[in-house]
Amino acid sequence: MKRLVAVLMALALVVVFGVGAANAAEAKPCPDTFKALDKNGDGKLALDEFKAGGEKNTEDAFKAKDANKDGALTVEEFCGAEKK
Ligand SMILES: [Ca+2]
Ligand SMILES: [Ca+2]
Repeated sequence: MKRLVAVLMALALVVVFGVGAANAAEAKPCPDTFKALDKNGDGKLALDEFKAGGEKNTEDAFKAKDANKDGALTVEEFCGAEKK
């Protein structure tokens, strides 16, 4: 019985965070999305912070964005700022 409650609570958390992250990603400009995902406020997204942003934020997507391969995304890497 306790296990069922735990499963239901986990599902509820996934739904709440999943919907919230999806809405944030669509409604806000990219730097705001970056700040929302940067839970510890260090100005970089770690892999776990990135993956919390939605189901499209896979480890492969993270590696593709991490241009300098330091294991963290800057706002430029995350938002794909084009500097020419
Ligand atoms: Ca961070
Ligand atoms: Ca990086």
